[in-house]
This record gives sequence, structure tokens and C-alpha cells, in this order.
Amino acid sequence: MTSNLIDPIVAIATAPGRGGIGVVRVSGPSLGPFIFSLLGKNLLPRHAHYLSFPDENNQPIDQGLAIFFKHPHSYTGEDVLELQGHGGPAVLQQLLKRCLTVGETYGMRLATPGEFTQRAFLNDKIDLAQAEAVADLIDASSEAAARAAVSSLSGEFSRRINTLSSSIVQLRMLVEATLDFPEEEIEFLEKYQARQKLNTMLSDLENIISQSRQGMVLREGLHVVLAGVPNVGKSSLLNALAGQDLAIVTDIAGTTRDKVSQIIHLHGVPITIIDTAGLRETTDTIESIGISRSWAEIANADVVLHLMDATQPNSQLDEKIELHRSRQSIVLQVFNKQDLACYLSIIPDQAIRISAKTGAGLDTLQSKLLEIAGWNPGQESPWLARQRHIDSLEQSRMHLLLAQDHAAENDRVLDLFAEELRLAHESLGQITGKMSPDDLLGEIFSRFCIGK
Ligand SMILES: Nc1nc2c(ncn2[C@@H]2O[C@H](COP(=O)(O)OP(=O)(O)OP(=O)(O)O)[C@@H](O)[C@H]2O)c(=O)[nH]1
Ligand SMILES: [Mg+2]
Repeated sequence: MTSNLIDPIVAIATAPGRGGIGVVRVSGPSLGPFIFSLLGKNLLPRHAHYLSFPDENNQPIDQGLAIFFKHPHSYTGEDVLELQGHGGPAVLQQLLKRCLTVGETYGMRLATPGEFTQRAFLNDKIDLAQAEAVADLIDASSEAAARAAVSSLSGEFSRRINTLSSSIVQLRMLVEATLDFPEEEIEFLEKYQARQKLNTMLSDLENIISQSRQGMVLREGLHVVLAGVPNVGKSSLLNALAGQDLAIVTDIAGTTRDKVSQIIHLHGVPITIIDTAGLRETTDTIESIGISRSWAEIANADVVLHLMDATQPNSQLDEKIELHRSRQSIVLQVFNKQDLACYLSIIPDQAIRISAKTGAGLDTLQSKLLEIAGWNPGQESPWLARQRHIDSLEQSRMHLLLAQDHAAENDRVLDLFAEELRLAHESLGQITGKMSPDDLLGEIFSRFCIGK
């Protein structure tokens, strides 16, 4: 957030590479004179003008549509110009360069990542949760995630937060007013049904938290690593889960040398599955590099599926996996090749039995992964959420619970009660950005792509 937020900015807004259409987008407080210098004419706001985009010698760089959005009726809340030309990298680069040359007089510069959206936020076109939803919509890898991101973008999540915030504010106003009249303090809680109001707020907040958790699962998904000794069927399992022949499968131990990963979607939840080189002692240089990578993946996993061959189960790797895995991760023992297994009685009851070959048990494994991800099959996911949203919601909940404690004491604690309400309100404000420190804003917008 160090860049000057008044300079006119320009960027290619469409993805790099070739495409039917490419868009260069400009935003600034007042673009009229720049547009005239660039295109040789003024543009009627919100009209699509079909024209040539001329270079410095008045030769066309491209022909296309120019649309001018006069502030405040634009994405950023400033004047915005969109030049929609052909989507070739050379054409778009020339157009970008031309904008920068013409715009030099007006202080125009390249936009930083997320700067258009950052301006939309700073000009009150959208709040912070909606701004994050813009990035989430672009990144959405499943239909369910995209739908939830659109819902956040349209303000569904923010509306729920704002409604709860206003209830807290109303109660705060009553409390603050009463604080000036100490003799009324004791009756206050009864008179205004403060306890009941607080209970309603808490149950509303708990509802929001549980829906947000679901939304976070949809956004973050799960990182699952397939680990085990060679030949237990890790690559076969990857292929079976992905429904494609991604990794090479042979009966030669040590077939997989490098990791192979694939994102699959279970109920819209993105699950990254990583197949790794079989873990064993080896003198082969390439294989041992592969095995070090396997251990590194195990250390990064949310879930380690420790695959074993059901016909010859052994626990030789249990301890080593325990040593390498991260503390928050979960290790599941999965016994593969159950279609062949003759000694099933030695497999622990709670272990998952599958056959990558026949597909048996894969539905149980998938349900288990969704359960670990925190997915609740019966619940809708009305918006996408991030860890920072959950943290703020939890903080707000903690303060409302403390307020509830003070209310229960009923003995001249109204100022403490008021303070907890204030803190609960403040935590909610961090979600929509009404009370967010600058460094958090910088962090959020810097993760956007340029042109958005
Ligand atoms: N019968 C049966 N054979 C299987 C099953 N899963 C894998 N196999 C066979 O087991 C052998 C090894 O399978 P892979 O998937 O290559 O094993 P891997 O664990 O990836 O082995 P490395 O890459 O060497 O670590 C192949 O011959 C597979 O066809 C299964 O569920 N049932
Ligand atoms: Mg393999």
C-alpha cells in the first residue's frame, strides 16, 4: 500500500497469451484529457465506441471497442477506460505502451497487483470481504467454489456480518447511554432485555461461523500425500481417484521417481492428491532424490495416506512418518489390494481397506477425506471464507461470551459489558475492512493478479 493511490494506472486486464479479445484497462480520478489525447475524441460514458487505437503516427495499433465509465459509476469508483482489442500479446503490449506514453503527462503508471480492486475498496464500491471474493472467484477451481465466491461478491457474507454488527451497535448505544446514569445500571439488563438480545446475537454468530467454516473448506481444500514403500499401489490409487492414467504403474518396485500431483474435486472441495516415490533404502542417486522429495511432501501434507499392501502389511514406516509429518497433519493407514488379501484379520479394524484396482473402498476413503476437511454434507456453503474471517468471527464470539459472563454477574459490571460489546463489534469490522490495519490491506491486495 505504499504506491500513490491517486496516479492514473493502466494494465492489461486479460490473461497473458493469445485470445479472441484482450482488454487494457485504465483508471484515474479524471481521464477526460487523457482519452482525448489517446483516441483523438471524447467518449460518451457507458457507450461502446468502435474505433481505431492509433499509435504516435496515427497508424492503427488495433481496432476495437473503447468504453468509458465516468466516476463514480465504474469498477474502481474513478474514471475507467476499457480498450477491448484483439487478444494477442504483441497488440496488447503496444496498446499498453501507448497508454503509458500518452499518459506520462498525467502521471500514468503501471498498476500494481490488485490495485484496481484496492481502489474499488478505498472508494467504497465494495468492502474487504467482497474484494477478497473477486480474487476467490478468479481462482475458483470448482463450480461450487465459484458460486460461493459470487455470493460473497454480491455481498451476502457482508450483509450477514453487517446485520449482526448493527444489532451489537444498538445494544452498545443503550449501554453507553445508561453508563451516564449509574443509578439505572442494575435495571438496565432487565429493562432492555439485554441478555436475550445477547443470546440471539450469539446464536446468529455461531450460525455464521459454521457456514463460514464450510465456505473455507471449499476454498482451501486439502493437501493429501500418498506415501508408503514401493509397489503398494500409490500410483494406482492416484489414477483411480483422478479417473485418469496420470502416473506410471508397473510391478517394478521404485517405478515412481518424482512426485505427480492432481487436484480432484469431491462435492466441489478441491483435494490435491500427491503421488510420491516409494520409501526405501536405495543407492540409486535419482531414486534417493525422489525419496527426499517424498519426505518433504509428507512434511507439508494435511493428510498422509500411509498405503500398505494388504497381502503383506507391515508397520516399518509408521515411526518414520510420525517423525516427519507436521503436527497438524493426520495420518491414515490405508490397506490396498484388498481384492487379493488373504489374511485380512491382521489388519486393524479402524484401518481403511481399498482396492485401487477394483475401486472397492474408494467411496469410504473419499468420505473420510471430506470429513477431515471439515465438510458437512448436509450444509450449504453460502459464501467463501478465509482463515482470517474465521479468526475474526471466533474473536467476536469470545467477546460476546465474555459480555454474557458480565451480564450474568448483574452487579455493576456494565462498563465491562460495554467494553466486550465494543471489542466484539471491532472484530467483525475487520472482516469487512471497516477496522483493518493498512498492512493487512496491503497483504490482501498484493496477492491479486495485475489488471484486477
Ligand atoms: N491386485 C491388485 N493389484 C494392485 C492394486 N493396486 C496396485 N496394484 C498393482 O501393484 C503394482 C504396483 O502398483 P503401483 O501403483 O505402481 O505401486 P506404487 O506404490 O506406486 O509403487 P512405486 O512407484 O514403485 O513406489 C502394480 O502391478 C499394480 O497393478 C490393487 O488394488 N489390487
Ligand atoms: Mg508409483
